[in-house]
Amino acid sequence: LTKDRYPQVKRRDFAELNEKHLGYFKNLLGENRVITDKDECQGFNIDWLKSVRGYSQCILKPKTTQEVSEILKFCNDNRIAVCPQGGNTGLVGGSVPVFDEVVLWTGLMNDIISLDENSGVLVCQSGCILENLENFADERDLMIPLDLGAKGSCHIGGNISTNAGGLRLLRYGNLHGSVLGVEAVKADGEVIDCTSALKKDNTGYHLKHLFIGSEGTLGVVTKVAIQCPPKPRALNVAFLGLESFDDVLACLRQAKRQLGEILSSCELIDNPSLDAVTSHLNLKSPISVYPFYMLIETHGSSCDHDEEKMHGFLESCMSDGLVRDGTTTNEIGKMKAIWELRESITEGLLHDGYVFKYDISLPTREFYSLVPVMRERVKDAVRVCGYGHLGDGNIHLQVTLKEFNEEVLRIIEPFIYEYTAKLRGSVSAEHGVGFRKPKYIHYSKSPGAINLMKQLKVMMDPKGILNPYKVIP
Ligand code: FAD
Ligand code: 2HG
Ligand code: ZN
Repeated sequence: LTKDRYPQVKRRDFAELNEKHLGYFKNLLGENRVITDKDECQGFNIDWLKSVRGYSQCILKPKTTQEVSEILKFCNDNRIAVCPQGGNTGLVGGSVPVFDEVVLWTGLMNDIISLDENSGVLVCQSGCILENLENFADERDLMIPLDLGAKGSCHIGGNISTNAGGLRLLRYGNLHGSVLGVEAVKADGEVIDCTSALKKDNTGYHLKHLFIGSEGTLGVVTKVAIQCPPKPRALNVAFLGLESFDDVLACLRQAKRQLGEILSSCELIDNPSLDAVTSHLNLKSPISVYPFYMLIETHGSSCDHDEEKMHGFLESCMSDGLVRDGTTTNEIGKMKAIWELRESITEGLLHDGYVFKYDISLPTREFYSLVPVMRERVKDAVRVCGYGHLGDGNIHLQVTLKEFNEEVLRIIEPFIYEYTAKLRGSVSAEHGVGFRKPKYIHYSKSPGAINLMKQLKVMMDPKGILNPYKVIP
């Protein structure tokens, strides 16, 4: 871990940690919840992709909102920079320090506080692991309206701070809709209680939204109230093979028309993406090889009705020649195996070597258009592939190489951002901006909007201690 890892970014004028600071933290949290051992700090300094790293020498593990408040007040008074961290599964380098920022890790803030079985509103601390919440809701015949491949590690607070999208946004909407309330702590330690558990509340500005998707730059999320829909009684998954992207679009239109109210997910996987998991992770595809695959899922309340609909949909897609091969299932093991193919692509691609990762929203017609263009541009790639949330217009375009190559980077960027901007797409559809993308947000945000972001940051965190070097260009 070297101090000049990012020569283009200069450490700002924050305090360097001293014994007095550490003494304060130890007094507040106890010795065990202040980590200063180099080896133990290591994991908190490196992101999931192992592509960015800092050299923090202090990890703080608060358990309560009050502790978070006191930590931030002290850090603000003493100009100590802080990097909030949840499950550290973020993909844009936002969750790890850039230099020696103190890491405020939420993993011990994992209490589930209440669940109202009438309204479905679950209130919990921000460090709850998503999968634990999913299991808790499931046991009560409810579900969390968010699911993603990182569920076993990511925290609900991290999800909220990144406004994570995930695999069923198409059906359950994004977190700006399903999160009813947030409690967060401002940089100066003030606790902002917006934990209304009401579906409707127009009393003034909707402040909770400031914390949803602001990636730890405006406050630390400490508590969450989230609306859980009833668990579906009937689930079906189809895995389809298609010959062309035009067929994919026609199939998407059919799925919306014929599956309508029960459609819960509509994902696209191209052949090189599937190959990343079948060849590297030894997972098996249930059908033979096609240029495109679609994973379509339904959530409904009547098994016979939903199964009939799914079969009707598949039959019509096959008789129209859109789907060349396909399988549908409602067996739990088989559905899980199909989802595993989709959810493991991120991991599978890492086995190629170096991954250039892009997370882009484009108009649906253009969803895949960038992939063949990129394949033409980067001829030496191990793989250029695209997959993702077709139903939401969000593609994950990836270019893999055996190892990082500066020349290839210049072939991809800024071309990819210019292409996206021309189509009025988004250069970060769901993963956020973090440390990797601040210099690209102007491709998707107007100067006025960026200026307002800067003004908000100055107002809420005047000393800039919260997740510095991230998000704001
Ligand atoms: P972290 O990675 O720890 O942090 C992410 C950001 O939030 C950082 O900027 C951090 O400072 C900030 N933060 C964390 N906790 C708090 C808090 N309590 N208060 C304030 N700021 C905080 N993302 C999607 O959107 N959709 C997907 O489908 C998806 N799938 C993924 C699959 C895999 C295999 C992996 C590795 C990642 C995936 N991601 C996906 C990205 C990532 O999982 C999400 O961004 C997730 O929401 C991050 O949660 P986390 O707890 O790991 O946050
Ligand atoms: C997904 O949809 C995630 O699987 C991760 O958002 C995508 O690895 C990626 O780029
Ligand atoms: Zn995604």
